[in-house]
Amino acid sequence: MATNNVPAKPKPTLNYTRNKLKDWDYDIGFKYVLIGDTKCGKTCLTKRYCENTFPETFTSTVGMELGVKNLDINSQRIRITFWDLGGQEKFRVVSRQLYRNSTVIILCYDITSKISFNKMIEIHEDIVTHYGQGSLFIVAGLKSDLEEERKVDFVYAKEWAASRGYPHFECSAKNNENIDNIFLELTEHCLSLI
Ligand SMILES: Nc1nc2c(ncn2[C@@H]2O[C@H](COP(=O)(O)OP(=O)(O)OP(=O)(O)O)[C@@H](O)[C@H]2O)c(=O)[nH]1
Ligand SMILES: [Mg+2]
Repeated sequence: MATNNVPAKPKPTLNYTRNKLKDWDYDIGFKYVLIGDTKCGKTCLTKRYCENTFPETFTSTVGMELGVKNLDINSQRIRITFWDLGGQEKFRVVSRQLYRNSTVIILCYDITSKISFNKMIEIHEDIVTHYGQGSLFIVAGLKSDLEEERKVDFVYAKEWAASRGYPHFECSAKNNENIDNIFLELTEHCLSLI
């Protein structure tokens, strides 16, 4: 039976020593989601852009990995959070929850794999069916350094993207080509839409 004479515990309080956020402060945050077949190069692209590294060994992403990039554009501090989704089939359903509130969905494929291009189309249909078209879409052909192994024609991919109103580009995380400039342009475009 409850008694009334138990003294009430004091409410715990948090003691803050800072009254201003510093390094991690920003003005505008964007969420970029990367989707595409397993092994097409999403994690390497994220790591190249966010950390300027290129992992030598392949470790397939389990569920999702995050990358963060801070940019200063016209004195505005922009924080881009990259949601790098695991491309294995088994993560497809859980990934549907993660598109929510994305600014951009980056549809990735490997230029040396026709299968990866078809997988990208499949995932795009899945997104449109389960999430809609609230985000910007951009199509990214990865591993452009492997020109001699190319299986996905540049013009064919560009036309697939253009027919849906999406921009298209190719880049190489290995050689660090066409990454900084594309993400800067994309982010400036996102800013212009605010
Ligand atoms: N030549 C070349 N190889 C690359 C490039 N980017 C990634 N790779 C290689 O492609 C393989 C897969 O790269 P990841 O970035 O881990 O692939 P992922 O799309 O994240 O794969 P999941 O996490 O399974 O969805 C690795 O062996 C990388 O070394 C690139 O720009 N050029
Ligand atoms: Mg990965």
